[in-house]
Amino acid sequence: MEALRVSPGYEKILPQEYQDLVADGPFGRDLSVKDLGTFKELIEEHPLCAGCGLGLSIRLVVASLPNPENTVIVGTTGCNSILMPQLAMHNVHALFGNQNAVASGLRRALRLRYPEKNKDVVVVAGDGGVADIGLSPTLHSWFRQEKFTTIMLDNEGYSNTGGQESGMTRQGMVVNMAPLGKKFAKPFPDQEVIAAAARARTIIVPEHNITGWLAREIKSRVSDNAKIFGGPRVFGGMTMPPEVIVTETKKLLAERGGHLGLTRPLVAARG
Ligand SMILES: Cc1ncc(C[n+]2csc(CCOP(=O)(O)OP(=O)(O)O)c2C)c(N)n1
Ligand code: SF4
Repeated sequence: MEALRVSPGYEKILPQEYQDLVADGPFGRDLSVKDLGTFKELIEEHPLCAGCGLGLSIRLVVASLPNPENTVIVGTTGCNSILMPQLAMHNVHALFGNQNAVASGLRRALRLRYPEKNKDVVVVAGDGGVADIGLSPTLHSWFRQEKFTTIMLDNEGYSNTGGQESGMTRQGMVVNMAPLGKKFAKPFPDQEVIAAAARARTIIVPEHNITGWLAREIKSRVSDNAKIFGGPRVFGGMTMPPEVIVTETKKLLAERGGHLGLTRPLVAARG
């Protein structure tokens, strides 16, 4: 934490945002999604379209990191990546699709350079980058059992280039540049979903733009599915204040019973 401390005399020069992060940010503290609204967040504004679910997704991912001061995010080209320059964390922009190869090298280098420290590397990228054009580096990093996490922001298509079909687009779905509709079924991580559901007491599936679909898909694969709930409806991405997200989630849980288990099971399910 010493590295983040403001040197005496520099308080007046450094922007208020930086000082707030030092005084009230998540660094070195045991905070998580349930604490949103009580601390200075690492991402608070974004240039994505108003209401884009990617903003909220990245916000929740970042708030879930156990060790943000020692974490490097590796991203790649896509709508999600235009938010990264506003993220108050180390982040690397890899050539499109190459993110898991870059993360492999970075994680290994950090282990050699800082053997005494636990430096995390987390890939955060779109479905085009992770599971389509970049599938080979993704799979090979998994085959080699590289020690980092891959989070796919699956908005079911290539958005940043205007809406092409990806492997993650659902069957029959019409997107801007695939007007005849997707012909093949989307692969679904059945085994991972079943394993994550077995571990969790309650699974809340946040609903973004395509409401209800993911919760229904997960329910159809898990026999003990009474613990899986859709919602809350979180339109508005970063524009929805944290207290509203937390209040809505708690309300939903109070109505149906259970505890707060917001995004982690889904993150686990997506590998
Ligand atoms: C090497 C390379 N190939 C292709 C592109 C073009 N490109 C830019 S963004 C993008 C789509 C990104 O889609 P996805 O990963 O799903 O992210 P999203 O925009 O949906 O968040 C593509 C194909 C590029 N920038 N670089
Ligand atoms: S994913 Fe869609 S809504 Fe979000 S920033 Fe890109 S084009 Fe806009």
